[in-house]
Amino acid sequence: MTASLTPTDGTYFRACNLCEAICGLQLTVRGGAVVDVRGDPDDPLSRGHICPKGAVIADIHTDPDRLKRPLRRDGETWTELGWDEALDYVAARLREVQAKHGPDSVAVYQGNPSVHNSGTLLSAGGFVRSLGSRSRYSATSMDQLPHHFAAAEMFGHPLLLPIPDVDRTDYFLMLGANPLASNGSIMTAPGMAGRLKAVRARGGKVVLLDPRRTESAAAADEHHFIRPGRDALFLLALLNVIFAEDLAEVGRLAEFTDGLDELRAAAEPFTPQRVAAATGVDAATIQRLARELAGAERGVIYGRIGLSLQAFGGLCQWLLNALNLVTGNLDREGGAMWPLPAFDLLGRAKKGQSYHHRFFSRVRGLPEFDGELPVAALAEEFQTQGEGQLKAFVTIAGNPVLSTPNGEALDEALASAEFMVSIDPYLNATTRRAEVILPPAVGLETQHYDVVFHHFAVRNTARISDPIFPIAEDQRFDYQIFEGLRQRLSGEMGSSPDERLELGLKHGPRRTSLAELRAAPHGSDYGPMQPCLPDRLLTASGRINAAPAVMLADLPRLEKVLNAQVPELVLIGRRQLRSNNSWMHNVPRLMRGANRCTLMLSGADAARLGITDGQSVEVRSRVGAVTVPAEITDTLMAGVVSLPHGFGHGKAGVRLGVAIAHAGASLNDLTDPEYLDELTGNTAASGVAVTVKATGAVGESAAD
Ligand SMILES: Nc1nc2c(c(=O)[nH]1)N[C@H]1C(S)=C(S)[C@@H](COP(=O)(O)OP(=O)(O)OC[C@H]3O[C@@H](n4cnc5c(=O)[nH]c(N)nc54)[C@H](O)[C@@H]3O)O[C@H]1N2
Ligand SMILES: Nc1nc2c(c(=O)[nH]1)N[C@H]1C(S)=C(S)[C@@H](COP(=O)(O)OP(=O)(O)OC[C@H]3O[C@@H](n4cnc5c(=O)[nH]c(N)nc54)[C@H](O)[C@@H]3O)O[C@H]1N2
Ligand code: SF4
Ligand SMILES: [Mo]
Repeated sequence: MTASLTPTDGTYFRACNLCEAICGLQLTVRGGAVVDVRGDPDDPLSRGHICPKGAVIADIHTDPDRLKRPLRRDGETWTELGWDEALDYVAARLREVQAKHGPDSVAVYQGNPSVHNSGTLLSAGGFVRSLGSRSRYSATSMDQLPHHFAAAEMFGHPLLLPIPDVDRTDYFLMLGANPLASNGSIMTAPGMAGRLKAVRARGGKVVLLDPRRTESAAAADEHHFIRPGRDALFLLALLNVIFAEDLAEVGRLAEFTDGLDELRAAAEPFTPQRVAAATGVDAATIQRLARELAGAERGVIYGRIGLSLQAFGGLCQWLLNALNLVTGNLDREGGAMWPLPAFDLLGRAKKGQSYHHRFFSRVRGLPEFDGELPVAALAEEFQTQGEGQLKAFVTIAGNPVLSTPNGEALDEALASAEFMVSIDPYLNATTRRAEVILPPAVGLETQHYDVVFHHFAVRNTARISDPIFPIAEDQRFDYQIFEGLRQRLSGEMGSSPDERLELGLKHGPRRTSLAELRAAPHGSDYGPMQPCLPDRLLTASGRINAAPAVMLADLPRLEKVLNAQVPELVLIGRRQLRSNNSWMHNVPRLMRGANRCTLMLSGADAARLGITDGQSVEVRSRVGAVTVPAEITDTLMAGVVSLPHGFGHGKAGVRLGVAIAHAGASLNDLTDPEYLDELTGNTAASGVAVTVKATGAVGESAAD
């Protein structure tokens, strides 16, 4: 069977799988190559939106550095292997390590694109189960874990995440999110610039709180600086005002909500006056914002990674939900609502399940969540000798050396692992440590249905994307790799992603099918989100828990920071429109222009430290140091510095094609694995204490 590898000329439609916005794309193919990519105006969700990454999606397909056949490393030399040989070898080595050191000695890390590829999403789990290891990690504990934690505690399931109904709201209070750079997260709402503009055009208001006056501030009526990691105090003060001034109005949901009195009592000590100094937001502003949110006809408060990748992530996510609840905005049009996807991951979910603290990491006793341990524990679990020490590593669609805390330590730990395999199409800072790389077909070669992001979408739609480019005989899809390994490890075969999709669609709330979705090449539209409580709740009581005991028990920890001394400088991250975590830096068209891996700092801090713009500076935290150029800006709050994550490709000589021009340094060489949201186990990458000093002359930036 030798299929032609060139698709016929014509126009193809599919959803972009690069980020959560899942935009519909219209691709023109001529002479076997994609010659034009634009937003699909007929996609009911994205309505023609596209960003610079989607526009160059075909560059990943044609990237000469993309791997297509298995590689095995011997020292520094990589040689190609056949697929059967590679899968046999990997399965045998994994079993060998497990036989010698126990099943948990093999750790698995799943990265972000695992959820952007339905083949991967629907098959990786079967492989991981066949390993029978409890040592499971993912990017979740470096990201949205607190959202899941709060949802599980309050509504009964980690995936019951309330989504801002941005298209119908009149008041949008946003914290710790920069959708104009990120294109929205846990809010699949492509074209947020236009959607926010529409809020304002219908007489509504958009307010943003962020330690940096970001790209999204331009789309807001107001922006206020807030000190990193102090949002929970601000949110409690909003609640305090709402209760104190009798503005709370739970409405219909009061009938099935518990804990409102406890919530009121919890907020009582946190007056605006008391939290003003710690948050950097003055009391009058806090009061006014509370009244505005409570008074809005249709209002919503939304906080994303800035509020979860911090020391009080769990409290923040609880309080955001609580605020939407007490202002009557939960499960109401224009507030925070729940989508109902055609493939509903909650369809078979059980009521009253427990999702956290069921087991703990060996070295530090950090809590599991939903069967995974915090990535902050990963390096030490490899490095600390004794029974249960990690000895082998499997990475799936991830780059933890760049994306998880103290990447340097993890890198070192992996160098001495007994075995490592990476299921990944690139040789990068992490996969270079693997002995075997199994590279799957990606993007335009794959079939994709967004199993996850329709759960976060501001409108109920569905769309199946068929592959545009056929794969060569010696290429494999993720699901074939996982099935191949699973079969070798356990003798079992799972059903194919297609069969799973078909089943999920058939039994889902839309009773649809792949054929029906295919008949709608621009996507099927099921309309805006609809109220769904109490039916959709999965708590044992069938009621909302407004004041979970674990949250209340975490308040004394927050209380302590009220009067704590603030470090002179703290570090936050920064997403950039033209990059995607660590992995699209190999696309030349995205990497044009000046070095973007700069340390932003305010003029006041620069003057105090004697730093000039463009000068090379050393940034140091408890765990490490990096050297990058300084970028002085009035968009940053004094006392806060910012570095983007996902850079650092120069590590130990990895030369990913063009990426070297933008190799940069890794933010996570500074992130401290001991600085955590102690409640949820999520890393606190925001607010890490650092020192900064000039190391070179103006214009002299360090070559990393
Ligand atoms: N300090 C700090 N650290 C952060 C963040 C931050 O804001 N600040 N953000 C965090 C967040 S939100 C995330 S999600 C993580 C991301 O961190 P990771 O998920 O660890 O890393 P990515 O950079 O997304 O790397 C994705 C990898 O998947 C591979 N890949 C791409 N497509 C496919 C595919 O279809 N199949 C397979 N098998 N592989 C594929 C790519 O080659 C790449 O190696 O980083 C986290 N780290
Ligand atoms: N172009 C691009 N798009 C992406 C990604 C990418 O790497 N590039 N990554 C994707 C992924 S994996 C994710 S998870 C999403 C994330 O999507 P978003 O959550 O929108 O991500 P960010 O742009 O990092 O926005 C976080 C904001 O929080 C602010 N912040 C930091 N610390 C604090 C704090 O303590 N308090 C407050 N109030 N604010 C704080 C930061 O200044 C920043 O503006 O983006 C996705 N989209
Ligand atoms: S916003 Fe996200 S989904 Fe849309 S085109 Fe850009 S990368 Fe793709
Ligand atoms: Mo993420």
